[in-house]
Amino acid sequence: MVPLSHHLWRETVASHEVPRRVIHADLDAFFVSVEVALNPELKGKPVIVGGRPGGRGVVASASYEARAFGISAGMPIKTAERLCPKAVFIQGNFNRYIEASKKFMAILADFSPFLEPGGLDEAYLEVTGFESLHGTIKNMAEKIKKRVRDELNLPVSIGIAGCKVVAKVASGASKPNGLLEVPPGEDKVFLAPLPVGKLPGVGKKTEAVLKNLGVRTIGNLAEMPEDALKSRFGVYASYLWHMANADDDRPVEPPGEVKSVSRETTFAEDSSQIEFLAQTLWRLTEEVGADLRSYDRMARTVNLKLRYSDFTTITRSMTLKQGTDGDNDIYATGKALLERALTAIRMPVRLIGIGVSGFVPKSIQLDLLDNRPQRLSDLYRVIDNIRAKYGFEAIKTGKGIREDD
Ligand code: TTP
Ligand code: MG
Repeated sequence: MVPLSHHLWRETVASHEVPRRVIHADLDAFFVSVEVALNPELKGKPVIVGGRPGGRGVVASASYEARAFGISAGMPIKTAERLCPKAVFIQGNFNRYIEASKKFMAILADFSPFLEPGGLDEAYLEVTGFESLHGTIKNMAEKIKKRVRDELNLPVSIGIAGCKVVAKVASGASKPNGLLEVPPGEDKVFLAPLPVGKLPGVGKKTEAVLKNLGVRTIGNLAEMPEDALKSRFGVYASYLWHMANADDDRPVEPPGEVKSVSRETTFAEDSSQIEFLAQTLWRLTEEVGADLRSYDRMARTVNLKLRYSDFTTITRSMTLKQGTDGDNDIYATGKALLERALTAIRMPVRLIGIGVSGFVPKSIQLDLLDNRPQRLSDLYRVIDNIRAKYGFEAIKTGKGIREDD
């Protein structure tokens, strides 16, 4: 949850050369398993959650017994009925699944603070260096499985590897109710013989194109020259190629970690009028400032975005000496960037946007002779509170008001 300490910690670990370990945990037949936990009579039967029999819905989740009949997620319920008439069809109750999901995530969070949910029923855990707490990471995974089983009565499959993509492939390969650890250093060897469709991000279409190129396994993909993929898959090629090579240093990122805040608007008519553009900028800045303050952060970098009538889009940034969360500072910086841009490119503007990034912890410059910063900060907080209660339009400050408002 704390991004700074996360990085410090990763660096420390790296300097001791402990191999990276990532867990991917994914509940088996999630919706179905929640229903089975509530109604044990369903255990061992072909069960399908997804819509009324005879209806037009699709299968959301199928038990492994139902999968044996060729039933899979996304298939029309009617087809599933034809494949397995004796299956139990349940419409499902989304609230139940949300509840189960919360409890599942809470259990995982007991094992590592570095938790990244990937959906309701799956998550990554960064567990590098956690061996000493549990003996081995595999023991840790066993403990997770036991708690999920004892407390939620749900089966979960777990993959352990040196990066996210391989951990995810491993959990999938271990299903159902599995546990698979890819030993340190063996990520790439593990992936190589698997069908290329097992690589996350390779759907049916990509798989077909790859097949035409003679790529059947993940190893085949890893051996392709990256450039040969670029002509087929564009910017996506590089991502695919690196994943196939188990070259994945994406961190496990807790959710909701906001790194920037921005607002933009497209005009009904393009404009080159500085007054009009500046007024719009102020209005957007007020929203950006309110957002920023709601996160209790200050930002050092102000970003301006302009799209011109010919759709050329530019961004201009300026980094301040100190962080700010004040509308005035953000606006002044944005306006300076705007004036500079308008002088450089003389074309009507169709979109304007402003944002802040480079967050720093909140601090207020205490100036003994001038308490203006503190007063301004208090003022913004009062405005934010009123707006939170009554809507953004409840308070208008001078610069945003136009004659036709
Ligand atoms: P998955 O983890 O993809 O599927 P699953 O948990 O049912 O089966 P398993 O992991 O063992 O292969 O998705 C989790 C839940 O998300 C699933 O139970 C229901 C829901 N879901 C849909 O609603 N529609 C879909 O098309 C898919 C794939 C999943
Ligand atoms: Mg699942």
